[in-house]
Amino acid sequence: MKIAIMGAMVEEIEPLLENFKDYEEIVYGKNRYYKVLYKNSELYIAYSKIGKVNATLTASTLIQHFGCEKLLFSGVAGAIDSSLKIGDLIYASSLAQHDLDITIFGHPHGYVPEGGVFTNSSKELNNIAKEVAIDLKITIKEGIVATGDQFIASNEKKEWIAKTFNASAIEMEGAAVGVVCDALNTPFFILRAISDAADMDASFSFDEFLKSSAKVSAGFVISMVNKVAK
Ligand code: 4EZ
Repeated sequence: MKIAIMGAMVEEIEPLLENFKDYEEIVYGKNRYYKVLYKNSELYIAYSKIGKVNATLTASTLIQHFGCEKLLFSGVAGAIDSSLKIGDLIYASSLAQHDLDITIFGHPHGYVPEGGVFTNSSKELNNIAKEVAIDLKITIKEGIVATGDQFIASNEKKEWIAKTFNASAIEMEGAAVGVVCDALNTPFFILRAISDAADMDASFSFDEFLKSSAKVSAGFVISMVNKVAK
């Protein structure tokens, strides 16, 4: 099987490359893709660069060019749900684009005509995550993830995202990956470890915890790949 493992920033995939060690680098569309042979599978690891557009290009390339049949995203996020602390893991049950706004036409925030507001992730992959968490004796949360082309660093915006989307975490790529995978019938899983609280201290917290939280997320995805790869 061909499995995609994607991050947004180089820090989010570095722990994966360090773990798998042996990889082939392939350049495509001004981006680098790392091919790893693992069991009877091929893993394609890449970081997209931040934001929905870059994430769309990379997810689409992983599926349409490299032929990946499943996609696992690993990275960090800001906490919207205040029970989520630095380093905590959350996977997206569904995702929405919080910055998509045609509300003037009477539609809800995040709504796309012929689409909807939320994209659901793969129940099968989410169940594997629950099993892995039990095996590792760690806690993982499930929740709605909001995505937009903004680094959220204000309580006001955070509260608006919480009440509008009932979201637990905030980041800048997940919903875009979800739209691509949904359209191309590719099961996907979006995992994030908390790096900040999306408040006025978020940029400092992000800089401090990006690497350590990215490592937590990547470590979990590595355990999952072990169960997903066939
Ligand atoms: C985007 N990622 C942040 C990239 C920031 C700075 C050079 C995750 C993230 C995030 N996104 C962590 N905390 C966030 C927040 N508070 N708002 C949005 O996926 C790059």
